[in-house]
Amino acid sequence: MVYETQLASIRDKVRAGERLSAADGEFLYRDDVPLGELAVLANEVRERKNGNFAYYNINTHLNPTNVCVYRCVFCAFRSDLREEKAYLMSDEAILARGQEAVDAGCTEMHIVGGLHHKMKYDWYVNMIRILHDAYPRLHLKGWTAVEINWFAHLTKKTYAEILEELVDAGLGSMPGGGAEIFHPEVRDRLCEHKADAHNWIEIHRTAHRLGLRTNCTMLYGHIENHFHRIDHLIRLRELQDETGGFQTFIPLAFHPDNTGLSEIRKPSAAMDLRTMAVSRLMLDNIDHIKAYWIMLGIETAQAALHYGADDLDGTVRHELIYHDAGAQTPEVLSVEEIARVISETGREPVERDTLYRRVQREGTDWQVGEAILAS
Ligand code: V47
Repeated sequence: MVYETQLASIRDKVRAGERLSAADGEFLYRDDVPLGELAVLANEVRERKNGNFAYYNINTHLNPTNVCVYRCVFCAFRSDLREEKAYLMSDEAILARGQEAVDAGCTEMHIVGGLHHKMKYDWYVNMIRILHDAYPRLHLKGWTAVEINWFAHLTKKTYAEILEELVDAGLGSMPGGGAEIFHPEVRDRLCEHKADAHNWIEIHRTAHRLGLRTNCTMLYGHIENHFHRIDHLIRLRELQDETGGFQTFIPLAFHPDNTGLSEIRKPSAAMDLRTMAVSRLMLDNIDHIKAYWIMLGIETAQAALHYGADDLDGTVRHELIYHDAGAQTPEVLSVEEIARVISETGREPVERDTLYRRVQREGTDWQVGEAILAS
């Protein structure tokens, strides 16, 4: 009876556009709340905000080095300086990636990597500058809050000073990585030394104040529980109430292969879809929820478009973080393939740029149209 009452109250709140509480969120994670029920509710919110559209972009990844001072236990990508797999890209190689991206019609380059022991702050700023100078139409979505925190450590500059310098060099927005799980019970066991929740949030707050749009993420399916996930979502929701600067939330399913947590089983499709729906329902003030196909697999990403998600990310080339951790997805999808993946679900594919403006193409040329408004 208590169960029925709580579910009915959640249904009423969702239909009335009212905010769900932390207790509601934790309740929705119970196995005895049917997935079908979550799908209906999350889909209602998703269609209210984004109609039948499902967005994608044409993008590429750049991971300039895998050498990293941190030893996050969930990461299969990082390397020590002297390991055989360690690499560091030259400016020429980085620029060649920019050229390849432009030739492939990309509108976005997603730049993240390790925090190399020997590389100075200027190397990271310069990379943005040379790419932007050479390819000014390519939107550079780069450096997570973890990197910004590292730059502050290296330079003793404020977050605002660093972000202003990066924007001046050509940074267009920031990805949502490095958030993992904010709660210290989990964070201290996953990635003890890197930026904590307070700093991650403060950096995004500063970015938003400076007019830089950012994304946000949550890494789930490892050592956290429902309480930690809902706590994480509520911290993001609170910052969004304050700034409105987040564009998209991306729930990231943990991939255990080649990590320090390889004994953990990868989250099931049911858990992926439940997390997608709960995220859509809890984050009432974030326009978009991304089903990152690289990490979910194409089949689950398709289903996710009916569990609250409205975005699949991009065609994606040169992704390493998930593939090093055992992702079996292809390395890249063509535009025709991603459009088919979307159309098969009954959704309407819409190419967007990083800032969610419609992209119109004619031959090899493209123009950015008006913003595709959520709700
Ligand atoms: O912060 C690392 C996660 C993140 C593993 O902003 C892992 O549009 C699962 O943030 N298993 C980086 N996850 C990726 C990221 C991202 C991806 C796509 C789009 C956007 C965006 C951001 O990947 C890291 C960490 O949370 N991660 N290792 C792993 N073994």
